[in-house]
Amino acid sequence: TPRVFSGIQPSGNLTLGNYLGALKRFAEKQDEGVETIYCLVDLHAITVWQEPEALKRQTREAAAAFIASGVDPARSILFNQSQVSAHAEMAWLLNCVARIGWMYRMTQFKDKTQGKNAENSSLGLLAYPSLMAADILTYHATMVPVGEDQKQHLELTRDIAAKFNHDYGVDFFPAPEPLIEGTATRVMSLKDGSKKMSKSDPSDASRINLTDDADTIAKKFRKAVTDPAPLPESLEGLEGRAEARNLVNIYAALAGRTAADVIAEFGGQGWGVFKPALADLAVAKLEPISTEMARLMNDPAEIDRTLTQGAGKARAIAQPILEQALDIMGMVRG
Ligand code: AQP
Repeated sequence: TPRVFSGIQPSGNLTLGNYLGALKRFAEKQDEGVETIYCLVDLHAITVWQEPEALKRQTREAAAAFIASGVDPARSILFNQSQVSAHAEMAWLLNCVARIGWMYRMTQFKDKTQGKNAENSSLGLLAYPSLMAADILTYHATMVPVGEDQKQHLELTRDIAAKFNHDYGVDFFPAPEPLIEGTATRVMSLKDGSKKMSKSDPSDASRINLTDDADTIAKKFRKAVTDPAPLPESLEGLEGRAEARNLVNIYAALAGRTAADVIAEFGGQGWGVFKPALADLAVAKLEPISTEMARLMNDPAEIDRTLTQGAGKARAIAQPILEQALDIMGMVRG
């Protein structure tokens, strides 16, 4: 069976972008006859400063978001990265295969160090994609559902796999494919149609959090920045209207419809009609998730048990692959 691997950083409140670009797809993959492995990448999260107590809470909350979004720990392996040491060990091996220049070229690294002294960011932030390659390759996973922003990191993972295979003259790591599917693979900020919606954006109004209540969701959509023109009568009319396109795509993804279909229904209508309809739809889809998250968060010990069980299953797959990689590289295994 083909193996799917993907992860999310527990670096803050998960957003509607994480839900549509990742979580919703993760849950759907469970019905597609593949093995699914999902990881809360806490080792990735600490590439930028995390308050230790907040990181623990965010990790449990992210686990609750996965489960509430339909990722079933009985059907998928769900765990946090740091509980399976093979990830960090494999990352070291791959650090010695990947080139520094490859890391400097990553747009995420450039974005996250923009306006800051890059020399003063953590070494981990630069090596982030190498740990991500380790996450995927340690399972010989070939399918990686992600949002569009992760495409470049996936290409780098393929390059690292290919260089390892070439350097050691083996056919060991399969090349993973990014699965960038659906109508909302890049959900944009509600305040700036040129920026992606992100859990680390300083403006809370720029994003919908999975934990936002109905009133907050409605208010954020009402205040979302758009041009004043009504919705166009055809898809082509969305050209050059990033904010309008974003809201239409969000509607389509939440409703499970195409953007063309949404335009057919709302073309010619003003924002006074579309935004409340979008808010109602978002509340209808997200409220059950936030309610279930809150219920799960009442029992953090149960979440911890679920993650530890998942880690056990993950380790059983990862450890033998790590051992083989160590052997290929010439480490004495005793
Ligand atoms: N705006 C988005 N639209 C669609 N997909 C998105 N993803 C993130 N933002 C959007 C997808 O969610 C998964 C997890 O991402 P991550 O937490 O590992 O890191 P990220 O991509 O850097 O996401 P954020 O929310 O912007 O986090 P911060 O702000 O902490 O860096 C990935 O599959 C991603 O594509």
